Amino acid sequence: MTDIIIIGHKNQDLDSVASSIAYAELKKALGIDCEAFVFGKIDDETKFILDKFKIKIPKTIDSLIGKKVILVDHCANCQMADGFEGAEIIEIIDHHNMAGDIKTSKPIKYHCEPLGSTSTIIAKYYFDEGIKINENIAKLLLAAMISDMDLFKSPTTTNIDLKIKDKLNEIAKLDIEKLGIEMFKAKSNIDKKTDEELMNDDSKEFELPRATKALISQIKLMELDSFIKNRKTSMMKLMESKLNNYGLIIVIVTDLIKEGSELIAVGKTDMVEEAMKIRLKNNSAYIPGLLSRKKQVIPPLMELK
Ligand SMILES: [Mn+2]
Repeated sequence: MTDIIIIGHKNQDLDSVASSIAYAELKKALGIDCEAFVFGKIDDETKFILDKFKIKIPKTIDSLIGKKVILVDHCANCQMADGFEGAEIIEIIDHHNMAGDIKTSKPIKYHCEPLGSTSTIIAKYYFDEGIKINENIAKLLLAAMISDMDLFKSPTTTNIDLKIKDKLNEIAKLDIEKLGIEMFKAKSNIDKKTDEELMNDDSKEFELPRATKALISQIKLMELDSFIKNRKTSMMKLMESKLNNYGLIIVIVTDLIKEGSELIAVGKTDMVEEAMKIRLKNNSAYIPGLLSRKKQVIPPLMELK
């Protein structure tokens, strides 16, 4: 087995997995031995896309101990797969804020760029290096961009993302709107999921100011009202039951059609009200236009004194 591992954040999403696979392919084309891995089980949307485009699910790894590791789509200790303390981080490719807690003994390649997805950065590498992108990889990267940028409606979308999207689609030839709706459906099929599963699917930990360890989840749906009616109470109970581990827990329930989110918070809710400039009623508020955790929720929370 290769000793260079390419891996996304724990609780990986499509962007994490797609950028790992595509980056491993690119490195191999350049003669570097490496392999993409996943940690834990993959989410429904990623599974849907890998099945659809007949791409093999990367092998699972239980611990990074003793490995040379390339991180994609994250750069914080609390989001790394288990065993990271015993790993040698040799490269980071990312599009998130810096938590500043990853230490390396040697200089490494660290490329962080405020684009809509890590997959955009990987696609740029292919184009810049003049390496041919095969149709499956183009489809995979494009699907990950659709996912991370909510069909390019998210405020994280840049002109570079839109240019890369068009270049990729010259190869992939996908009906992007149609695929986007299929993907939304795959990820928003919530009826068969427990509250715990819904909450865990896309949850990330953050170290916020005021010594607050936070868990912030995002659930994306095609229709918000029935969630509020049928699941909000039980979801809040679950969130409250986890407060012994966190100072603040937020669940952002995003309506992809209405393009807005219900933000539900327990714990230090005053931080949320202050940062987001909102009033919570029964621990929640609807925020029109809220689609991106990374761009619209994390920065104001991080900027609290
Ligand atoms: Mn991403």
